[in-house]
Amino acid sequence: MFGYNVKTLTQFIIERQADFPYATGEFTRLLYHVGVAAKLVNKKVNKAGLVDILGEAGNINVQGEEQKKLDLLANWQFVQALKNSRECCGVASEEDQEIITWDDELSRDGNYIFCMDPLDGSSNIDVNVSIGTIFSIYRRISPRGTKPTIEDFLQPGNKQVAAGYVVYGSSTMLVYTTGRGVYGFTLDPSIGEFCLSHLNIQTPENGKIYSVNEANYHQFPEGVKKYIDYCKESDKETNRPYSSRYIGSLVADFHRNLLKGGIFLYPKTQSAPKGKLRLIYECNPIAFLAEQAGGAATDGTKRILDIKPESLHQRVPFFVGSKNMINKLHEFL
Ligand code: AHM
Ligand code: MG
Repeated sequence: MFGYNVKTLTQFIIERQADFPYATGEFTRLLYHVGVAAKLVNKKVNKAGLVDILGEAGNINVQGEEQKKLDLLANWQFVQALKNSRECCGVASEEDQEIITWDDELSRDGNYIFCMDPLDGSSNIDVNVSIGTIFSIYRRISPRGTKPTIEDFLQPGNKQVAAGYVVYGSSTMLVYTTGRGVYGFTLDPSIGEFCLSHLNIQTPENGKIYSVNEANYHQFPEGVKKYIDYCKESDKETNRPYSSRYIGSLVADFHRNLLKGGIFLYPKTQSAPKGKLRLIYECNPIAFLAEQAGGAATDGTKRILDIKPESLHQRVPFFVGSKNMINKLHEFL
């Protein structure tokens, strides 16, 4: 048997360009570069276990180069890819205090703003557990040809033109939306291509999984505690008790719940009174994907995508997942 019938990410995004009658190809090129960066980061992530052999972070390797921590490396890789694309005029990253802009004319002319958490779930890097990259793309509001301003980055999530994640897991997947459904691509390492594997992902309206760091239970608001108690009660009709699953990597926890149905909760706690997860880098892109798949995302009082960010690294309480589970949670809050 020769080959198989695959559609690569590149083919798919080129075909999708036709959905946008006035498309110029700029956005397509940007996504293409994101895919390339994801493959390069995947290569590094796969080698993470070799770090002890090749040299620890902060050490000098045999080529005389300084070894970088994997999350900094992922950050660097994505920033380079975005700069090379010439379609992105600025980047905000969880790894950088300030926005990144470039001085050359071509980059300044880019129409898009890119926000990312280059390697999320960093506590899982050293222990061979799934981690991910989360990204979010906006059209700039400042005039093309100028340096982007902070206002370009502080747009509410409902202005996203695309969002996605890469999960570096037992296989590596890139999942993204441009507001017309959610599509998943699995990396086939033998040909080095992301291949379409999940067409128009829809998340179940009801789920059986709840994902939360329950060690913080005593610090949670009363409503959240009551909802967690509800998840654990026995009731045949509603299929309870639910199952508890928590990896501690948002991308991996969300990805599982997206496919199987479930709810992910990161409420505010006494030690993180505003929540832990970041609105721009983590919550907005995941919320966009969730909604596109038929799910919902809230901070407990309002839709995540309607929050107007006040600062780059703003944190919010975050609840995301199957629609009926989020509705039920709201009854307790
Ligand atoms: P990070 O951006 O520093 O990696 O932190 C974000 C991660 C998420 O992936 C995950 O959902 C959460 O932090 C886990 O936090 P905790 O260890 O408090 O449960
Ligand atoms: Mg993170």
